[in-house]
Amino acid sequence: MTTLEAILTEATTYFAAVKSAPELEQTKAKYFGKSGSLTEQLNSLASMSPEEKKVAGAAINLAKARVESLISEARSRISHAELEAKLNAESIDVTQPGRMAGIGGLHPVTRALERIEILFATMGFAIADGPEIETDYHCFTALNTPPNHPARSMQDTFYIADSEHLLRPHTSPVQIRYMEEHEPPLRIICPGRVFRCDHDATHSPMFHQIEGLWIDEGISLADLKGTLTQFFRAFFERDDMQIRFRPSFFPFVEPGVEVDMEWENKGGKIKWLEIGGAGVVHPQVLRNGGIDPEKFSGFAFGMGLDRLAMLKYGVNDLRLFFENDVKFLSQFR
Ligand code: 2U9
Repeated sequence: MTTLEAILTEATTYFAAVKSAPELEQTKAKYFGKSGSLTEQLNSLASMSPEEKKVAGAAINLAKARVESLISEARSRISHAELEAKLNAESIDVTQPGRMAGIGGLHPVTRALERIEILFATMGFAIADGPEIETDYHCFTALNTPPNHPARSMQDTFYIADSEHLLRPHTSPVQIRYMEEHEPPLRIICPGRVFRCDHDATHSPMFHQIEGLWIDEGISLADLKGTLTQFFRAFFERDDMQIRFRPSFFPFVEPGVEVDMEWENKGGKIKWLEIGGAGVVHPQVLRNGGIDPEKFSGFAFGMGLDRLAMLKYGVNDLRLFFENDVKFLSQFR
């Protein structure tokens, strides 16, 4: 057997046995490395005569081509084996059901608002909306708020630099605008985002408020008490809920009241919880809205929508409403 035949016989056996790419490279080096057997054969051509070189060179190149095809066969076999092993290891059962898309739901504040809108709609209230970036006039002056009132301070209200605009601290400007554009009788609620410089477990720089306004001939505090009592009993689904109206002062109503609802705490003790404010619309505010206070009267109220949702759903930290924690929100689906 010639040297080349011995090399081919050995290479056929070796390359048939390699099992991995690194092993293939090591075996390849036996033939094509610096001291590889085929490299030595190729180097031996240098010392031959032209006639010898012609014959030997052809034979060596044939052997080289044969070994290269052994390498290519081994590489393809190894890569197929690796793919097969990978597919077996990572096999999935395609008959398993797919990952279902999560079931969405409404935010608890949205759920509370939709319920409130329905309840007031049953009492004939329409829904009014207005800009969140407002003017000082519509937020304070038109509401009979004196120039030095603390609500106007930057401690309470977000002012926009170099402009007379601000972020509305309540939805009252919506009612002012509505009065400017509509004749009585008016019966509206004004839900929406409001902004105040405050934040802790029960205050957020942005929160949601809902205010209401009913203007017609002969509207009095009695209508206010009946409407709010009816609303709170329906919203909290407690027909026997007691609602209390405590005198209080606001520049835009007279008389003004704080509204408390009766609440039973965990120990079964009856407590009064403040739930909002209200009152008979101040005559100057009616005038500012272009309405004659000699002919018309009205009541207005305001309450924190997030606070209503917290009480209804038993949420004790307002910040949970704004953190978008799916574990928390998925409870309200
Ligand atoms: C007009 C006239 C009167 C709305 C009113 C309150 C009292 C009140 C607070 C309750 C909790 C705001 O969300 S809160 O922080 N509101 O106490 N709001 S009377 O009175 C108006 C509104 C508009 C034209």
